[in-house]
Amino acid sequence: MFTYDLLIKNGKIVTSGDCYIADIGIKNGKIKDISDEIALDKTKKVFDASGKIVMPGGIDVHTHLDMPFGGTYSSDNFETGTKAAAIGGTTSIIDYAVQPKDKTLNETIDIWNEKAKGKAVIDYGFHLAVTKLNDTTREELPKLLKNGFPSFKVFMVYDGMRLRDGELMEILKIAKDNDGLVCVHAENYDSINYRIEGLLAEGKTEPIYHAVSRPQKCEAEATNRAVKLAEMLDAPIYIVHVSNGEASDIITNSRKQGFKTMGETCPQYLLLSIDNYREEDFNGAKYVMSPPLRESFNQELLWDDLRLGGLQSIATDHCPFFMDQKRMGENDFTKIPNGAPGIEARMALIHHFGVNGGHISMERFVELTSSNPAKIFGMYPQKGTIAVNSDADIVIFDTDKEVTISIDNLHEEVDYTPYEGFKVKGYPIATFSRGELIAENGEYLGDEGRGLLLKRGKPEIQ
Ligand code: DUC
Ligand code: ZN
Ligand code: ZN
Repeated sequence: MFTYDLLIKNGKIVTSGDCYIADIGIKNGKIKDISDEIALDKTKKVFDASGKIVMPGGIDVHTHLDMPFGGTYSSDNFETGTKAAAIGGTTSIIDYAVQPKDKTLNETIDIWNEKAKGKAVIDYGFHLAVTKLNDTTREELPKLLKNGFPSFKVFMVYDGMRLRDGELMEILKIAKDNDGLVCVHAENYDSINYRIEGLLAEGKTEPIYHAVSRPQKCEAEATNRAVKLAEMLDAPIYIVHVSNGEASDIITNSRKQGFKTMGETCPQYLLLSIDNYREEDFNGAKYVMSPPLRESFNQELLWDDLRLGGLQSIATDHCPFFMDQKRMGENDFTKIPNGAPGIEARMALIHHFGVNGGHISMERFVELTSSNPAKIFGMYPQKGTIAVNSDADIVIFDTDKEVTISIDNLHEEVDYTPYEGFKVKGYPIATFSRGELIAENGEYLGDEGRGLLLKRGKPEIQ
């Protein structure tokens, strides 16, 4: 008789388009049946999900694990970062593989494979961040786009990483011609340098001046420029970590005109503000990230765009540094490594402040944190949904569980969380990856290094 490896029983299944109670039969890592009632004698193991939400595993398409930055490395590696992700209800990530100036894109993949293989515990992909456009890169790009790496990243800022507008345009064109997608970090490079010079000359060295040096207009200008370059080519574009309503409006307006423009925001821009930089004793450095946190009125504008469709996904830009690493910039905010943690708390934060807070429905929560990222980055329907033949990447979410977020109960390899003391109602209590129970109630239970590199397909514009 046919037997399932696992039966998830009686849960309320929520996808981006549906919400219903059913049983899920899983075999060989795949969902094989979704029915009103699957008989218990047809299964080896049962997980009783009565009274709980059963949703596709979270997909975080913006992480920086083990990444060199500002003379140090982000403190979570692929093992610690993906274990924390799993405990927090995330079952796939896409990390940014940043091309070292003296390496080809294929060599960059080798470097990132080395970091991830045998260490990651959930499935992963890489967006290649192109930092050098030459004949080799030009030759590599189309092949990579067609062979499992359909998305690239371009930085408009950061010495050693940024590309010029013409180069961005060329990559947008290559991506368009090869069914790929370009992710863009949009800030105005020259204006930041101009401001930094002035601020440091006046002795303004504290963390708050990080935000002053790259204001909202600096991001809005670059967002507009990148979006217009893409519009000129009618090429798809995905703007990462949109921090404010002005930048988000540019994306929304482009979409209204029918262009293939998409945007992502992150929990920090929805829940924190520029006021955090004023925390005493160098604690403002915890929030030094780029783009910086904004005036709090932007939070409502971003939620509106998430609800109404102007923005399509919520990722984290998880890029943690210990406070000791942050102290490299104790006397000069430009030397504070940019980035903050968020990979573990994302799902609970967005559920609580988004769904409980009345900004988005439960279905839209699933769409923004899982289904859309899967579609946009070529993983759907293998990932990002609960459907027959999809991977059994499933999160059991207890909407009644109350948790106070604290570094004491998170598993990220870092000594603070920007969300310390935030109270949430609703938390992931169990995470399945390809049918294996890999995390339950705050504990990682899976095998070491079990994550697989995803061969991704064609992006679907959302
Ligand atoms: N922003 C950050 O804050 N950290 C890493 C890279 C980035 O763009
Ligand atoms: Zn960025
Ligand atoms: Zn980033």
